[in-house]
Amino acid sequence: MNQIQRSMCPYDCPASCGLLVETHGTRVVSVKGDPENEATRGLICNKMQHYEDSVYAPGRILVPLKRTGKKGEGKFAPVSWDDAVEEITGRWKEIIREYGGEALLPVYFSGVMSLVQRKCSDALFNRMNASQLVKTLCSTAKGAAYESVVGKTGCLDPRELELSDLILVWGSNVKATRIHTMPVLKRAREAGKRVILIEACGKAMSSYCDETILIRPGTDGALALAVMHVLEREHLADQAFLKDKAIGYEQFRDTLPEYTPQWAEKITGIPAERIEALAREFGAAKAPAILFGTGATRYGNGGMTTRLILILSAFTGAWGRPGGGYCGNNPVGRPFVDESRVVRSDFRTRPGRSININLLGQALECREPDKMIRGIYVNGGNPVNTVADQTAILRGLAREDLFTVVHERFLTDTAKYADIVLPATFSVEQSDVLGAYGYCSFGHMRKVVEPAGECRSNWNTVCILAKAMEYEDAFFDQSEEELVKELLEHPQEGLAGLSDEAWARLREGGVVSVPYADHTDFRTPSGKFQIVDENLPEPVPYYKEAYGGREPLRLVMVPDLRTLNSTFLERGALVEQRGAMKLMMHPKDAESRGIKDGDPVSAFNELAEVEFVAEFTELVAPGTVAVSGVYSSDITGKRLQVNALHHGRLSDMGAATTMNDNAVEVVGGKDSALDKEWKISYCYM
Ligand SMILES: Nc1nc2c(c(=O)[nH]1)N[C@H]1C(S)=C(S)[C@@H](COP(=O)(O)OP(=O)(O)OC[C@H]3O[C@@H](n4cnc5c(=O)[nH]c(N)nc54)[C@H](O)[C@@H]3O)O[C@H]1N2
Ligand SMILES: Nc1nc2c(c(=O)[nH]1)N[C@H]1C(S)=C(S)[C@@H](COP(=O)(O)OP(=O)(O)OC[C@H]3O[C@@H](n4cnc5c(=O)[nH]c(N)nc54)[C@H](O)[C@@H]3O)O[C@H]1N2
Ligand SMILES: [Mo]
Repeated sequence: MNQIQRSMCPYDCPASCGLLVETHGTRVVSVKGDPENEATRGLICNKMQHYEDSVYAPGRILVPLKRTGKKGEGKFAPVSWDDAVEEITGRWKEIIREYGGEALLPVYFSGVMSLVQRKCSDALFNRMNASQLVKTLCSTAKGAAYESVVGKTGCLDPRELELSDLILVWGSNVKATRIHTMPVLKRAREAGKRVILIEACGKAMSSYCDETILIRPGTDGALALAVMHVLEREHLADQAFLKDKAIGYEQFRDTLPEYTPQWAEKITGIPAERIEALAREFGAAKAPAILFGTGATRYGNGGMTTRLILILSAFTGAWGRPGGGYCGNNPVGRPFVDESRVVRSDFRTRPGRSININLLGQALECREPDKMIRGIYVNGGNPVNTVADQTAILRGLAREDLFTVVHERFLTDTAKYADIVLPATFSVEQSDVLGAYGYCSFGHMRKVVEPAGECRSNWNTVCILAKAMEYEDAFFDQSEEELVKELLEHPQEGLAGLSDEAWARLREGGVVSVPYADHTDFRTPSGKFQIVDENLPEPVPYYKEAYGGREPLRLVMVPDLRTLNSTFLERGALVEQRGAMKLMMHPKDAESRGIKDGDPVSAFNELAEVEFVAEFTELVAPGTVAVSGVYSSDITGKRLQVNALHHGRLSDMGAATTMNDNAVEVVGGKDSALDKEWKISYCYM
């Protein structure tokens, strides 16, 4: 008899879908969307529809491995858990004795998003007073700007967009990253409302919108300013809202005259008339909403751009009207559970050095004796394929005197550099809690099946390592179920007011919805919407340029429908559908370089040279090239992937990635590696 259990998707997506996992004996046989999850209503993505193919993928690591070849070569031999743990903790004790805890660095980002499994290694490394990774690889510039303007106020839950009368999809590949919003956009258009796309690369989304405005990467702040210039000039700004509910309106307004549409045309590449028309349409709408992705914020000016777009979203008073305002940050704004019970900062007796993840390559390469990292522990990230300056990371990882442990499910490009690889579980083989970051929902996922082979969860592994380090804290004696129970017994503000029925569901496993936020209860220090923020080095927003670079083409990243960062690369069918690592180019940019559609090309800048296959599209802004998703060396057959072309430079706010803020030149390649002939050589096998 098959059984069905409620669970939740653990991956880095705004929805954190509710799942129904069907098992037969000890095996997962199918995964479907949970129709009772009010946010996702049973709709799940193509990747999760056959999650069992990931769980039982042929390349999965099932036993601990010890390196037998050179670093990076991918040659390993099986070892027992006991031997692996003894070797790891033996080396760590030695490093701590000789150089102190700061010579060790834990590395994870968003491989698993559920709280305990994602963050539990912090407790272990806090106990060691290790160096700390500053985890700003995704949307921290956007988050810091949001905090400055509206503080802990929840933004629109995507379901509230049903009430909007104009939707601007601004730098988000909704089809890949927010599938539950696709039907909302469709219904809006059927009801005669307009959906406008503002994109650097509109290839994925253009056909789902009434109009596409292609913009030069990193210049969205200029567009927002010019739109506000027109709104102000035409008396379409909501004076009552801006004067009563916001601070700094007058000061900001006085800067607007210089930001004319003609000025913005030169910067953004969007004709001035088009900007005027957009402003009038925005001004005429009652409840316009901006659905803001993270793409436009991964720039040197990402914080400033976000502030300006937030201000625009409130400029006509839309925040005060149902469906109006801004969607794209946290719609709840307050914590669901007490994270400090997992990360245990109190275990630390010294602050420890901070290393920004975007500068990981530099940190690993550093050989200054008192700053040198001598051991890393990766559990829930794949920096070789996802972090900037891949060449520096590879050089760092190749150091013979760096002791690298990777807890993984597959032999990723990062795991290939490990001294010891430990086998990790999938979400269905572990228990946890998870708050969605893009919906008002929270869930509890209970283990569905026993781990395959000798795999262990992050929590169990951390506890085993802590014991072998002779840490006697009772914290490390708990099971993950006990820790989850403790978290649910100490709910935070985000779970306040849940019904008894919802609590019953949470306890037994499943996803619950919490009420939408009050969008005009501005939880900032001033209690107002902060157009001007005196606590920032740049209190009054203005147009700030991105970094750019000396090469003529801008390079941007588009999330792919068939992968999630480097997750799901184990799925041969999905990887094959996507094909070779393509570089989307505007035909004009390609033809002037003598490049034809499908040609092998090289893109280069001062960091590296990387090979792609050219793919023509008129839907990328001229002067821009774009790459969809993350690749690995198994797929491309090459050592370097697109992230070798990214600088580790940080954003203006939040010390975040600026991965979209790079310039390259592109030339035709030498060999004929046409896409048609491209074959998938391996898939983690
Ligand atoms: N070129 C390029 N670079 C990018 C991006 C891009 O679009 N293009 N996207 C960026 C963004 S937005 C993000 S958020 C980051 C994400 O960067 P990463 O966090 O590095 O994410 P993934 O590439 O998904 O790597 C996650 C790894 O975690 C492993 N994993 C999953 N679950 C578990 C678990 O329970 N335990 C353990 N031990 N491991 C687990 C998976 O097998 C996978 O190999 O990448 C960024 N980098
Ligand atoms: N299928 C799938 N789903 C995913 C992911 C995935 O890789 N695949 N990744 C997950 C993660 S980690 C995240 S953070 C979210 C991201 O979800 P989204 O917010 O949807 O995606 P982003 O990567 O933030 O934004 C990407 C869009 O920004 C555009 N863009 C880049 N620069 C600019 C610019 O200067 N201006 C404008 N207007 N547009 C620009 C790109 O062309 C791209 O279409 O999605 C999550 N969901
Ligand atoms: Mo992300």
